[in-house]
Amino acid sequence: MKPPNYIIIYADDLGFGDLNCYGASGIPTPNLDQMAAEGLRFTQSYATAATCTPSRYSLLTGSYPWRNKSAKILSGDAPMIIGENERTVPSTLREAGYSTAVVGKWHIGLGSGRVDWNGDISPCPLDVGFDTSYIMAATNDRVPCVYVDGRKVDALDPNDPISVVYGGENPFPEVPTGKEHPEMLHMQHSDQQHYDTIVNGVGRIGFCRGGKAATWDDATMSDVFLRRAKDFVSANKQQPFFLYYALHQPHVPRIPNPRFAGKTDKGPRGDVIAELDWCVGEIINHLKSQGLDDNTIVVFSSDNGPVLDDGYEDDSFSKCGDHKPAGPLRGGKYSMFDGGSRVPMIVWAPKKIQPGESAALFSHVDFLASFSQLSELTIPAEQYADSLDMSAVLLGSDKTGRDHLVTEGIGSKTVVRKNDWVYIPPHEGPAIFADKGIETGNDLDPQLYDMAADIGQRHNIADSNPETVIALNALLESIHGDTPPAGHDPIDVCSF
Ligand code: NG6
Ligand code: CA
Repeated sequence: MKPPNYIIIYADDLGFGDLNCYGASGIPTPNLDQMAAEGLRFTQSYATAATCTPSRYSLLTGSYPWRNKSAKILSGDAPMIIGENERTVPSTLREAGYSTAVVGKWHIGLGSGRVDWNGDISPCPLDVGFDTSYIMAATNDRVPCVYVDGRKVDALDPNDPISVVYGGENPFPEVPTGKEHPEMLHMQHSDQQHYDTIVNGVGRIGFCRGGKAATWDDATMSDVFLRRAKDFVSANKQQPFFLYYALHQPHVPRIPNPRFAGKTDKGPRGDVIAELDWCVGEIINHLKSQGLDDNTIVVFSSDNGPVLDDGYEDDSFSKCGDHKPAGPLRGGKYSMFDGGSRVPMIVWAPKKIQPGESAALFSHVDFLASFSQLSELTIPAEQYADSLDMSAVLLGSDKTGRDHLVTEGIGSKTVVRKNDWVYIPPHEGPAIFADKGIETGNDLDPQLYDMAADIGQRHNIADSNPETVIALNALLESIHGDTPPAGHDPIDVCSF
């Protein structure tokens, strides 16, 4: 039988409570709700981190992020953090004859020192397993605001070269910044990071000059990525393929296509979630129209939990109303609490799975070993790093999943979940990011929660369960092995 195709659709900062199929009602998500009705809806699937770069690093490499000291939120010109010889999901599948593509948000670094935005960008996704790559380098709030097609900035005019600088004062006096020219902003910044170079009326993080013809239009970004994703599928329908379709929504700045602007009463965050839902529906319909729905496994999930104000005044707080982006979970993006890393996950594969719900414990680090198994590849287990074969979990025949997994909040502060227990070791730092209303999980006392009885992590029962605290602390240390817990990286935490 032909090996299955895989598509991972990865949202950016979508929370456990954002979708109607996860108990919400404030934002129309008909396509994802339909996908959940026909597929398998997971209630205990975890990204490995509460921020993007580390999560995505794990998803692709099968390795926990804290094992790589560079797996922290990256600037827009940071070097690639996946080694060229490191095993990845796409490199593994490519060896087995798959066509592989990444379309959308990358944020795992490019180049090996200074990125040559005006020449060949190496290393890039093409060097870590992808045959095709059409990406934004980092995030939509960071410069350069251009698409990278393979090794080249798309539509770059050689007479208008790009220069990028992070940190310090504006090195390009001719280029306006949000700090110096707030009157030029269409969307005000809410912190002191999102006010550097103004691109399309929005202050970004970082300074950038040049590349006018190559500059993306935020409002059409979803159409641009969708077109590339569909084209890859159509072009590869005769052979097995892996598509990593990394959506940019609902990360800031939230700028929906005019077709979606004002479509919800939740402001731009609601509108871009509606747009995201539409993109998912388009991919599913495209698979059907190409006759690929029977043999393609589509996984929809998110890289980390939700945040409302993440740098711009975009009404996300005032218009949120009763909507709870993290659902019943405590915390959100950046947090060691479950709201940081427990995310929606839907697996859709008609004819391959029984529709329903799964409370199996699953980590996004497991795609590597699981897809390999589903494609019947024989690779020694030690080459899978932290990735476990959860193929039966993805198809729904195993509803238990992992015995334990590790997640991290910002600053590589690790947390272990074993069965229903969650143990958060003592950590210094603010208890809450007040401007975001997000509880971080920092506490000088150990925290232990029984997730079966207390999904909202309201009752710390460490004091009454000292043996469990000792056992879980020992488990976490043993998983860390030679990789000491990072925990207090000043670079990551200082921006808050
Ligand atoms: C943070 C940014 C935040 C967002 C995040 C990355 C500040 C104060 N905050 O450093 O706005 O860009 O990085 O998000 O600069 S992620 O989803 O890609 O991890
Ligand atoms: Ca993210």
